Amino acid sequence: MSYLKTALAASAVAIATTGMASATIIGATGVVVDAGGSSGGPVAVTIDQTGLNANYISGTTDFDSFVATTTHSFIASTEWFGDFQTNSGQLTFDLGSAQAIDAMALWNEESSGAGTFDLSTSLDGSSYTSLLTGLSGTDHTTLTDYAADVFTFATTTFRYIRMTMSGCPQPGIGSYESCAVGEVAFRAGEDVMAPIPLPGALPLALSGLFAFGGLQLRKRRKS
Ligand SMILES: [Ca+2]
Repeated sequence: MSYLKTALAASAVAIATTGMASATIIGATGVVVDAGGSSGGPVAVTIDQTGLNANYISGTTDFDSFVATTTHSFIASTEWFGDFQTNSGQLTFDLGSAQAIDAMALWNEESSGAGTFDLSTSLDGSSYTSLLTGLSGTDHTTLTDYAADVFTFATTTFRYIRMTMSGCPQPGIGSYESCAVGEVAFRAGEDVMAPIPLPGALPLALSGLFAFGGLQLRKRRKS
């Protein structure tokens, strides 16, 4: 009986856990420029929190509150720019391991920006699946610190996410014609729960229960 209770309690815990949203911020551990060149700050400044006016701890800090209240500096050395007079570019961000993600925050560089962009994801870094297309971030006021845009999507498990930009810069261009990104970060999605299987012990526990009941019955008959 206690076996059955334990099994049932375990499945109840599993059900309860699915109701709790985990919305921590996840930072990328790597980024490469696939196309469009690089000028301004090194591309790593798009993921290492350079230029943000507050810092987060990946896997710990709450995404929503951090992103809503954190701005990025307009100082160019804290931002990645593609080559001058290049109107497209592509960055691939590496989360370091496959993770369930349901949003991306983009601090869209305020002077040039990302124009429009598509997102695609990959588990292995070679085969990519389209996630969202035709996105654009806020066209911020040039030479002013700027806030993040948040792009949400159904929870998707991936290690790599590719940002393919075109139509750079944004209409409200400052002084530099290229694609540019201030910073990106991601939101941990709820793990997509597989249907909760019956604990393997349960059928065994039930048969044990019937056996126990049968034993009681036999005892009663004897007395
Ligand atoms: Ca930055």
